[in-house]
Amino acid sequence: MSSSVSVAIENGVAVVTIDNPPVNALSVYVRKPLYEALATLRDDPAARAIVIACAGRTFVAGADITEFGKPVEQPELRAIVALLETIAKPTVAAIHGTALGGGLELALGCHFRVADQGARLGLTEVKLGLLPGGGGTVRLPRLVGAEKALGMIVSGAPILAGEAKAAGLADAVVDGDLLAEAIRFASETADRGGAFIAVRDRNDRLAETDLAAFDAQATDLARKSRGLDAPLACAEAVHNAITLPFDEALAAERALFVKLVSGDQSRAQRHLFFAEREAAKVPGKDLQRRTIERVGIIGAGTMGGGIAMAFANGGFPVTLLETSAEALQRGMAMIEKNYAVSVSRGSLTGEAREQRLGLFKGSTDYADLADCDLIIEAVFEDMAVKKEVFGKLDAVARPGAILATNTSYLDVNEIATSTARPRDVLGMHFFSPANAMKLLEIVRAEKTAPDALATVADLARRIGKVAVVVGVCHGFVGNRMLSARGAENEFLLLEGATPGQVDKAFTDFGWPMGPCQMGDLAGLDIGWRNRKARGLTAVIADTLCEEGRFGQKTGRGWYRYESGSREPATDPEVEKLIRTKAGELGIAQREIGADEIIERTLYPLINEGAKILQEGIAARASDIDVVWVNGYGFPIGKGGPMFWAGLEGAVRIVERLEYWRQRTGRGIFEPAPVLRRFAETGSWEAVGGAL
Ligand code: 3H9
Repeated sequence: MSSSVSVAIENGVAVVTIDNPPVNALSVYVRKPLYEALATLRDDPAARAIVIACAGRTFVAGADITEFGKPVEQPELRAIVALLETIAKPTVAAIHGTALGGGLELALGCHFRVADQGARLGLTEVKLGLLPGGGGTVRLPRLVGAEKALGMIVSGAPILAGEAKAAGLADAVVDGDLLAEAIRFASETADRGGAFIAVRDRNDRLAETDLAAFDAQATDLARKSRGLDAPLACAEAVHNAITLPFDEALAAERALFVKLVSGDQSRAQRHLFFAEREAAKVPGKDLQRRTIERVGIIGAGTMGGGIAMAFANGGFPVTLLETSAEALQRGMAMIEKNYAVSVSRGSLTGEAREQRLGLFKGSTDYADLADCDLIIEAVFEDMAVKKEVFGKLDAVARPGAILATNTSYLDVNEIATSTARPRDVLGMHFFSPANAMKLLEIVRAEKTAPDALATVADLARRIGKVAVVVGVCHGFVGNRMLSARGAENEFLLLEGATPGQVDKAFTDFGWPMGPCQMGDLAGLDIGWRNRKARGLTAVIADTLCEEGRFGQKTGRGWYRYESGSREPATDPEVEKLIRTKAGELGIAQREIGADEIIERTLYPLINEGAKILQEGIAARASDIDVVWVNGYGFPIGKGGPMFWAGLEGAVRIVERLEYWRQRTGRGIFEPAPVLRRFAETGSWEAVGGAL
């Protein structure tokens, strides 16, 4: 028998142990011996009961995602689950770590589930653009009820063992030796004798379902699914579980799974799963990491406060520095308010809030940063100010402390020159609100030490961020590409598209909002200030700002916002302003379709990504996808701009860029050599520079 599955029978209880590091995924090398072991034990009189357990850090974390898209090898997971259900002796899953996706489906094939108190159980397939394909949509509702199952399957969010017990998914929760308890549970159940009902035959909870309420919940979910097929398929499958006989519902689930697994959306989401893990890898696995225990943050504004919260949420003591007691007080008041909102929403307990607030120490004296292992500057975006801060830091920080800037655009190499220790300097570009947004661009400057980079990459994971290492250039990966995406915005408007039409083309594509709405949300004054600093202009956006239209915060921007509302309303004044400016510039207005809007915004976005690869600012095309999905709302079902370029067809993208280049004469449309090569070879070429 393969070493990935072993069997030991003791006192009549057979323990089947799966050992397939790192996460015990159900690859064919597990499925085959598992099936054989269970088939043997079914008929083995020496085994009165069976426990399925896992070695290593977790129970089975799902099907092996790398197998999707390849020919299916037998036996499939559903055959194993079906086999389990023919076993007439008690079967028990002993769950520690995570039982996710196919892992939980395997456990649902058992009569009982005994879980370690820290275990998490969930059907997470939706996050990969799938639905549970091993019977999860049909069995989970039989244990926890259809409405709870729908919530779990459509969100993909796992639940803790205690909640699983309360919901009927776990039969026992163990604080102590899980395996010993699972064996005891199995043995006592066998001793009691009687028939053991397979999950497939438990229909009581399903019979209680209020179908009308269920369908209303499903409709609501569909409304929120924003163009993704998987959540809808999940809802359909659970609906089938309620209305169809077991085997028919199972067959319908299978059909839905097969369709999704071969579709572009799931391919895109699987790409992102691996891309995020790849991005976290920086060379120097064996490098000694620096110890980070206390973190200092300079600046308690929106950004600094958010960063400070991100670290406190991760359990780090934080020293928050401001220029005056008043500014510090304002910053702390904002942090307290944010935590209060989380408590009132039920996403944070009062106790956790107190614990987190207890981690903050305020100061107005740089000397108080001397005991910090990492210090992040989040002050005004101005080179002279940043250099002054780093000069002061150089004087007080302990040797070996990592000094980071949260700049969005400025040259980190230049900032590093204001210290005598450029090896310890790097960029940590958080996205606002920094306590909530997952993306972190880690900017590697010319002299940044590899161990400092590796330390921060590890740290990012500890505070729940998805980190991508990038090189130094204006705007790094994300904001530089954002400028390219927005370069044609003004032209599109002048030529006849309305802000509403531009934004609709984006939301139809799957973005949460379009560029005009995003500008209004972020504040149009930010881009205006930035343009002025660089000697750039934008005819319409500048005029809006000159008129005090900064977006949502002033109630007017590209749209109008009725008192305090966040709902954008078309503003005829803006449309008139655009027409007037077009007239002044002699630009004839015409109808502009959604395809043209996408071509003139997203193709330059991809083109800029290609230049970034060429210059070594990003190490991999997939890193760029991670930036765009986690920081800018690029639709996950399209996998990020560089992945989507492959779906859209790079040959077409090059052709259309050339067309627009010819028609407008603008350099933004000049196809980058790396993009041309992608069109020829189908794979992105990278120089690996950022690493
Ligand atoms: C499914 O089950 C479909 C079924 O319904 C039906 C089938 C018919 N496969 O995340 P980490 C790798 S769909 C292959 O860094 P952590 C991962 O790439 C599946 N590989 O660790 C990484 O490799 P590397 C449903 C996998 O401790 C390494 O393991 N299940 C899989 O931070 C460590 O991963 C899921 O969606 C996999 N299933 O988090 C769960 N999972 O070291 C997906 C991980 O080379 N997994 N790897 O970069 C997770 O959510 C997290 O990995 C987990 C551990 C929470 C388990």
